[in-house]
Amino acid sequence: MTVMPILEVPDPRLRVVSKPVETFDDALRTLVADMFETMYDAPGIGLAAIQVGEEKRLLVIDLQEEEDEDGKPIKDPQVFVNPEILETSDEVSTYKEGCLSIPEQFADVERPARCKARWQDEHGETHEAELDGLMATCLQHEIDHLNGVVFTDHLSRLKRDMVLKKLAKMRKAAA
Ligand code: K1U
Ligand code: ZN
Repeated sequence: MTVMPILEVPDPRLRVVSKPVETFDDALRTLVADMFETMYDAPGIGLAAIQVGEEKRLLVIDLQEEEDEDGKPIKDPQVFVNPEILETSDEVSTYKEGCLSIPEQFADVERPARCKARWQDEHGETHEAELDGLMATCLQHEIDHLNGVVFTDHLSRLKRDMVLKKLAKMRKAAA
């Protein structure tokens, strides 16, 4: 398995609308394994294929919310191929979101609190579920990536400029 480089803003590839996955083969499953390796290494709780330069409607999530008796997170890897949001709640929730493509920056983003989603797994099997909490937030964030949207697009111009200025300052200090 391979840790892949993660694209960062303002890379124009992050603005691409990704294409549906039509072939469920070993190459797809290798990409899924590499995406999990990349996400765990970052570390993060989600990753969309376009963040590693692959224009596919594919994303992975592992919230790692449970711990074993030694306090070690229990892995719960979930694969979403060609995900669709079917319904969203009127109720919204706010979460301080981060993004591996906007490193070390966090901001409050408001989204529907719950959603009903349909997706395929890496073998082409279809699944449907009602999601809430961090899973609903994370899935919506990752589907945004498949549509060329990043979390700062949801912020006011003032807040977006603050996040991007902090990112520029951090990169300058690191250079
Ligand atoms: O898509 C991404 O860039 C990954 C992103 C997912 C996400 C986080 C928060 C709200 C919505 C979506 C991240 O994983 S940022 C890193 C992060 O949140 C985290 C990292 C280590 C432990 C716990 C969380
Ligand atoms: Zn992101």
